[in-house]
Amino acid sequence: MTSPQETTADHDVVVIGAGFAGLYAVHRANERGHRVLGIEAAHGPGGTWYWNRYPGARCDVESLDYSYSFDEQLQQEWRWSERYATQPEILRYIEHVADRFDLRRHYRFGERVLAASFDEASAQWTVRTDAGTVATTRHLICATGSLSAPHRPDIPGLDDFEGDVLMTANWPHEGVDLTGRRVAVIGTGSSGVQSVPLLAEQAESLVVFQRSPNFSVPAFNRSIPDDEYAEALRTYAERRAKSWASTAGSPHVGYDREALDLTPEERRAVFDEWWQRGGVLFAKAFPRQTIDPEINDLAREYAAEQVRSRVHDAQVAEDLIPNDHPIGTKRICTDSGYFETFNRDNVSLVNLRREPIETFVKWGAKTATSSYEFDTLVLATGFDALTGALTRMDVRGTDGVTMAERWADGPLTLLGLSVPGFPNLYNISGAGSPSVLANMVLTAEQHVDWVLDLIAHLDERGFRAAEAREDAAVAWTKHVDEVANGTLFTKANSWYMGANIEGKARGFIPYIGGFKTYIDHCESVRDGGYRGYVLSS
Ligand code: N01
Repeated sequence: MTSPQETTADHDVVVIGAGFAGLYAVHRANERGHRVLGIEAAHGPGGTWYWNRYPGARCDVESLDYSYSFDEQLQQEWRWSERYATQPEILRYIEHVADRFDLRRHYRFGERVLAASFDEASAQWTVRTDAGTVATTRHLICATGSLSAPHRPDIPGLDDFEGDVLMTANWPHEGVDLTGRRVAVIGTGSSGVQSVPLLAEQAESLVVFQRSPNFSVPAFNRSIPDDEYAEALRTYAERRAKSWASTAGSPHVGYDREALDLTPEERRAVFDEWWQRGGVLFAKAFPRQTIDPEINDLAREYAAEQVRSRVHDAQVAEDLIPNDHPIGTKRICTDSGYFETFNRDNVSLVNLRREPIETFVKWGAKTATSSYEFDTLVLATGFDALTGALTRMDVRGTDGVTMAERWADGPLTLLGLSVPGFPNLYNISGAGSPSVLANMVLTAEQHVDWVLDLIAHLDERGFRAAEAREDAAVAWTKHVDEVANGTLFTKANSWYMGANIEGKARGFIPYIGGFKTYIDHCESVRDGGYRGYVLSS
């Protein structure tokens, strides 16, 4: 490997990122004989699972599904210990994959890509990192993650706070001992909901500052007994086939009868069943649950009842029940004892809608009606999702236009993969593709294989560059919009809508038409000779 400051030239493919998508891209590109370089800001592989080491971090997709499908032996030899693996276990898996396929040797770790620019004359990308590395490449695969650009809120006085400030999205690797600490948490999305029960167990006191409550369904996590695991391994091919043919990349198929055709008792039985399945799967109890407001209201009321039955204090329970969005239109959180945590004597909930934070001070925070003293603040405040990783880099395509400029009014993509004005740049599992609405490991495999097929097509026919046509990208982006507008998802102020970042364009960012439908679109573009692309020599 070359040292920093040195120019590393003439790669066929540079891959940014060493999460699930990046590692797979490096592996496949290398297998196909490309000269490939991976660049990763972290000091090791893992992506999301490298950074998000907060207590309680776990995946909300079952591990048997949230794992690579491309290698049968890998699939058969790895043993997941629980239904939903913890962050350390997922990281161990990713590290195992990196070693098993000898992928680390292709990477420059600990280097953050600051800029990438396209030279039209040579049809090359030049990529620059904060370590001074300059690499040139024909193709640039951005496996930069959907939830990888952490959002630090701009709250008055935050810099005056003299205690420790921790971010769930960048949790200290050595861990944090919160014994005897007075802790405050801001943020009640998945990261907050997962970490709060464990923070409460450790800390002397915990205050949760909640601006918007979220729906959360227990994970019903459990270890997987040997006989059940053996059966899962035996039927893995079937499980994967269902996932590839599904709307969200997992084998779970929703109840197929219309909710409104059932009696209240029958409906309740379906909700009970899907509640017991755990986590985000509850959104699938009925096929039209996130489309029809009447069905959604029934699901919401069911979830509200669950909160009321778990939380002793009636006012706290009401404060924990969302009333500002249809259930499922923000990602349902998957918890382990979140609501019950508010029954603890050392935990309190502050409803920021009633008493907003006025300012932080050196010893804590002042709200409109009260003061809170604490020595540790945990920010579980989310991400500039889906677009932030690319728009925060200085990525310049033809005519020197940056991605941030190109996407100022919202992301414009063809299939989510390509952007007009950015030839030979591919965005993996980001805006305009199923991305976070599907199983991110399978979406990464599908995207990377499709991109490498496109590169093979170019090479075989002597083309140097593939660029999305403006009209094709406009048509795809319109389709992404239209499909979302047919659902209730656009009714929520969610990060799917770009609503959590001030100044960000509003619009539904991922593609909600379904994983299998999306794959069909990609295959149709490929089979049509990459219809919608300009291929140039
Ligand atoms: O982030 P979020 P996250 N003052 O954006 C609040 C995936 N994930 O990291 O809703 C006060 O959901 C904000 O409040 P509001 C999963 O896809 C998965 O938790 O904007 N509060 C909200 O409560 C998930 O959806 C897993 O009013 C402020 C919170 O911070 C996605 O990542 C685990 C504020 C941010 O919630 C993101 O989840 C973790 C302010 N100024 C993450 N600014 C699993 O697999 C922000 N907030 C289970």
